[in-house]
Order: sequence, then C-alpha cells, then structure tokens
Amino acid sequence: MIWSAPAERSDDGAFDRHEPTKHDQENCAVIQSGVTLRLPPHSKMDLNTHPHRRYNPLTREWVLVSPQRTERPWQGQIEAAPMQRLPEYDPNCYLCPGNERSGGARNPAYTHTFVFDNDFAALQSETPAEKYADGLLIAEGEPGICRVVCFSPRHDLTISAMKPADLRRVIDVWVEQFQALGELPTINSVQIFENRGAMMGASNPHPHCQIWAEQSLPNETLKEVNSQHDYRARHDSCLLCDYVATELLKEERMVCQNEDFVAMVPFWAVWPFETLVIGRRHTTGMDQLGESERDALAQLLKQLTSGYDKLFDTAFPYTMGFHQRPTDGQDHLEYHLHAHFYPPLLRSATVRKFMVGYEMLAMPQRDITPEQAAARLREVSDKL
Ligand code: H2U
Ligand code: ZN
Repeated sequence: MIWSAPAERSDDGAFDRHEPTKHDQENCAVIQSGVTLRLPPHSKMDLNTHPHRRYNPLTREWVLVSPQRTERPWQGQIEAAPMQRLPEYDPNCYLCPGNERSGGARNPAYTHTFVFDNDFAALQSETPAEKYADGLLIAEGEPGICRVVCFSPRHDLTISAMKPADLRRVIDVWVEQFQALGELPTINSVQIFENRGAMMGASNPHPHCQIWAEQSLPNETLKEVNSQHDYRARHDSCLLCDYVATELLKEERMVCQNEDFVAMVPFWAVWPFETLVIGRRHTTGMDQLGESERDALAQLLKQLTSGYDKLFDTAFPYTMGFHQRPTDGQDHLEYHLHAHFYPPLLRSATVRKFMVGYEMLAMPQRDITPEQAAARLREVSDKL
C-alpha cells in the first residue's frame, strides 16, 4: 500500500468551534476558550486531545500533532536569555555605517537601507552550470549571487521596532532586488530571508536579511511550485487564495490582519509559533504589490513581530522568508506570494523546540496545537 496525499474532501476544514469540556481541560492544560476544534458528531476523533497527523498541501508533507503532551516536564537544555538592549551604533559591528567589514571592505555612511554582495557568498555568479553524473553520483554546478541587506543604519532597530515608513523602504529594496536579480538570465530563484537572533544562527545582531539568488529551484521552492501548479490544474483556482478564504471563515488560527494581508498559524504548522503571511489579493511576487499593499505589508510585519516579542518578553528569534514565483520568465500564475515565519521558541525565552530524534528520522511533531498557538499570539498582537 502506498501512503500519500489524502483524497480531496468536500468537507475540508469542516471543524467547528466549541467550548472546552472537562475532558479537554484534563487532557490539555493550555486549552483556552474558543480555540478548540471538533470533527462532525459521528467522528470519534478530537483534534484537541487525540494524537493526529495534519497535512500540509504546500509541501505535501505531514506533521504529527500530540496535544495530550503539552504538560510534559522539561529538564533539558535551557537557552541563555538573549540580550535585550543594544546600542544604536556599535563600533565593532561589521554592518554599522562607516565600519570595516570582516572581508576588508568599508561600509558607506548609509542613512537608510544598505545592500552589498556577501563577502563570504555561498553562491558565485561565475560558477559553470555543468552537470556531473556517474551512476548514482550526480551533481550540478550552481551559479548564483548572495547579498546582504541592512534594514537601517541603526544597530538596534529590529523590524518590530522600525517605523512603518522605514520598514516600507526595506520592502521597496526587497522588490528592487527581486526584480534586478530575477531579470538575470542565470537566476531562476530569488530567496529573501532573515535569521533573527543567535538562536537561529544570525552571525550579527544588526538587523539585516540575506538574499540568495540562483539558477535552480531549491527544495522548498520546488515543492511549493509543484503543489500550487497541480492545485491550479485540478481546481482552476489558487491554493493559497482558497486557503485564506477558509481561514478567514474559521478565524481560530488567525493572528492579525489588515486590508491587504493576513497572518495565521497554518493548520499544518510545524514550529510551535510558526506563522504564514499571505496577501489577500493574488500576486505572484512582491513586484506586483501596489503602493498601499506595500504599506499594508509593512504594517502587518511590524504588528506580527511586535506580538512575537511580547509573547515571551524577549527579542523573539525566528527565520522568516518570502516565497515568490520562480524568475524563469514564465508567468507562474499558480504562485501566490507569501512569507513563512519559523520561530524556534516553545515555552519561554529560554526553552526552544528541538527538531531531533523522531523529527530527523521520521517527520515533524508538535505538542501545542496551532489553534492554541494562534490564540496566544492573537492576545499579544491585539494589544499593540
Ligand atoms: P546571518 O546573520 O544570517 O548569518 O547573515 C550575515 C551574512 O553577512 C553572512 O552570510 C555576511 C555573512 O557571510 N557578512 C559579510 O558578508 N561581511 C561581513 O563583514 C560580515 C558578515
Ligand atoms: Zn551594527
């Protein structure tokens, strides 16, 4: 027997909200009013208490959810609480204006954003795109370009602390970079991402992101292109447009929203407080966003990241990144612009989720349900 994607259900997402029962409360201490889900009455399964798998239609992979496990005692690793206060300027920072970088180049005295080619780039534009094949030993040269974008001259100004107008400048730079890199004949994928915090491997606290642009579609991008393509071919509709519509009706996984963008903990979230940011309008990339949509994106990113910071009263670490259409010259009408936030924290500023053991050998697993995570994020993000 082959196990694969579930057969499409006409009653997809037909879960109702209900008040937690005593049984719920006994089995799941973090359950909060109005955030539980249930299947139709004939179902014996309760997604609030029973271990179950959830399907991610974007990657076509599963995640194991174990809501009964949220009170598991923790005697494992405690991460050091990240430093909260940073200076506006750090003379030893490689990214601050006027400073020398570790590669020897000197940063200009920039006043807004600053983009430069990564001094230690993982991809190089001159790499020959030749193939190597020797039976099972297969390789390909991968030409590409890596850049770094400093969000502002301020060493301490994270996305959550930036003024929306300054954040808007960052979005404009993302659009410019997506267009300029995407136009190059050897570049078919432009991945913009931010590693925030030492816990996520950021090498420097100065707020910045990276751009890796390359010839091939990386694994995650390829999965999402294929799934959205197949969904459109089958339904004559967009997977993420349909998903946003579903979540707007359900509400229990919504975190915050404005006139153009929504942020939610997806039904299939892997990381405890993972979120998905999606444009309400169907656009295949940031270059198709209008002026007001770019402003709305800035507002939403600020609201979402401020909520994250409040959740555990810390500079909330995460990896975030935008998924946009491949820049191979095709329209890619199946593709819907979105951003993923993958934060590692689980219980506090010092206790993180580890993707080890079962996750490395079998599949991702989570305890706190996406509905519980969304309720907690909603609480802090509403109070802005
Ligand atoms: P991360 O913090 O996400 O690692 O990104 C910082 C990038 O900045 C990293 O890829 C580059 C590193 O190679 N960098 C430079 O290009 N020059 C420097 O002087 C310091 C860091
Ligand atoms: Zn700095």
